[in-house]
Amino acid sequence: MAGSSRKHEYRFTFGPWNISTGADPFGPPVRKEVAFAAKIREYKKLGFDGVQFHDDDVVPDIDSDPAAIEKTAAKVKKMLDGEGLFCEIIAPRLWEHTKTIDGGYTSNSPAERRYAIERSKRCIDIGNAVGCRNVVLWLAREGTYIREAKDPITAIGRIVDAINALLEYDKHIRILGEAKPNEPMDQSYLPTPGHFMGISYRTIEPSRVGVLIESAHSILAGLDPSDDMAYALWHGKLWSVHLNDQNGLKYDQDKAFGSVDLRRAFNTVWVLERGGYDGCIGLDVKAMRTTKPADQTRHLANSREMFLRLLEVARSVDADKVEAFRAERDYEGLEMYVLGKLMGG
Ligand code: 3MF
Ligand code: MG
Repeated sequence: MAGSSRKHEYRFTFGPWNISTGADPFGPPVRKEVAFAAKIREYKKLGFDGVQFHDDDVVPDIDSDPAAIEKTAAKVKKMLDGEGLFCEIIAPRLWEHTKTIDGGYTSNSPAERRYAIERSKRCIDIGNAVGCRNVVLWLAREGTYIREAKDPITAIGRIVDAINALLEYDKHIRILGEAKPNEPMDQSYLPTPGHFMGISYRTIEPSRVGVLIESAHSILAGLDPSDDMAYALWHGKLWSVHLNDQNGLKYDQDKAFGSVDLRRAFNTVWVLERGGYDGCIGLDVKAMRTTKPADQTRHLANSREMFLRLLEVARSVDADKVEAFRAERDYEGLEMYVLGKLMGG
């Protein structure tokens, strides 16, 4: 078999937070905030098909009454329809609220745990209003700064209880865990996609619980994103991705896809293509702080282009050749074959 016969058309998505002011923990904004509606108008121009939202991207006044929430969400749905966009995922932004500073589902406070679940149900309602049934849980603060702060065994059970409550609340949603080993916490309770998939089988409906895998998060855990994705594909649980890049074990960088390690990015694309991945190609990338306002969407266009160019490379790989190298255990030869492909050979 020469190359890949798959002619799958990938769909691309990103969240509005990918267009940002450049503020970081050490300095204030360096670009003006782009209005939400203006961000939405950028998608099609950049070649993207859909959006990824947090609940409060859609409804900034997230603690307002249900009627007001519904009204605002309906407006956003209209905006999406007007642009020909769909909403791929919706995520409760639990980590910014004053009631969840010590985590939501795993907080030691029963009132805060209740808020986290109620807020997540609100997120599901907002998702329904914008036509989205994929609920992403990035469990940002479900962990600790010091080991002794919470009971780690109880914490796992509490996360499972929270997921069950959401599965019960709406029989049509799917839950996608987005695992990250650290930041903002010293240590997360579910640090990798494998951890999240482990608990998925202990929920009331495992077939509705899967993962979104972010390249940088796997790298931060010392793992290879393509192997993490392959593992989830084998389980039939890879339902979304956040492609980006990360230069070693430091703060979460969200660099443009393929900008640090081209070979790692190639392996990511190759695995998605070989594995028949049919979810969206989501990006979670940040413009550099030094980027001028006129260029503040370039990292998105560049990441998309890198995916498509690496897809061409992946599709040009001669599977028979790869098998022959493997059969001979000629990994030196296989390595040069892959490097040659990446250098345009
Ligand atoms: C943090 C992240 C998050 C999630 C987002 C949607 C702000 O490292 O990756 O981005 O992707 O909250 O789940
Ligand atoms: Mg992410």
